[in-house]
Amino acid sequence: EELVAQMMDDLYDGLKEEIEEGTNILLERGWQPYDVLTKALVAGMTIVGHDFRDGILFVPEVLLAANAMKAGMAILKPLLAETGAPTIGKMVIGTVKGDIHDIGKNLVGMMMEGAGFEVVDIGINNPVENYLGKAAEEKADIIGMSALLTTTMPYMKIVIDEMVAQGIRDDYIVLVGGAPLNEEFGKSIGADAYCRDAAVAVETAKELMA
Ligand code: B1M
Repeated sequence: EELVAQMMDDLYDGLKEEIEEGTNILLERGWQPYDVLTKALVAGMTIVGHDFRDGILFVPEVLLAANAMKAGMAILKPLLAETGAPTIGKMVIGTVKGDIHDIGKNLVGMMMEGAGFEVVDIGINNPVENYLGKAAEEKADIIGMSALLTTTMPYMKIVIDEMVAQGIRDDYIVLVGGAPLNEEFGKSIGADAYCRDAAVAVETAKELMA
């Protein structure tokens, strides 16, 4: 589809209004919100990520791309959350201390809400006490942690170790995710599961809640 290629270019160029327009047009053409999300927005951001890594794009440009992506996500959010399903569990989700990447976390939150979970988003740069304080206050079932940097992903272990120290590890299902993580890392820090993407997070949460 030509428009999808155009949207990837527009995302690359950080063109927020064009992304909003493209998102709406795809929806009008009968695209499923999830397909718009993955095939246009996430796919576009993957290209941005490669050129960021290779030093072709820099932080200001990537920020513009992120803002354009968020504008598209804002249109999709109510559509993805349209479920009417009874609440099947509550998740506190946030990005770990030192890390300000929030698009993946937001996406997981959206998809979880769409699947019937109640989601409490604690934002970015969260120290351990934010996770544990909010989870207790909200009587959450699941704690979800996101990290996009190899330098911040070890902080997930600090959170889990503190849960063990407080004797509350088994009170929660702990799900972790983010581009630099993998299955092995998830196991090594004592998480219940590593989730490769938002769809896997939903499936895993459902399985572990059952
Ligand atoms: Co940054 N960044 N960034 N960045 N950034 C990466 C992560 C990087 C891989 C780029 C690169 O070099 N290729 C690289 C990390 C390298 C490394 O650690 N090995 C990097 C770097 C280096 C940095 C800075 C240090 C750059 C600098 O300042 N020199 C800096 C760090 C700031 C900080 O956090 N302290 C930085 C800053 C930024 C921006 C602010 C410009 C911007 C963030 C804007 C924002 O989030 N509001 C940004 C962006 C956009 C990216 C890339 C390009 C895209 C990330 C993204 O949004 N992807 C990224 C490149 C990449 O990832 N390939 C990059 C789309 C999103 C949908 O995917 O987040 O992976 P993702 O989420 C997925 C899954 O991972 C999973 O589900 C999601 C949906 O499918 N998932 C979970 C994520 N969290 C989950 C939690 C769960 C479950 C699943 O819990 C249950």
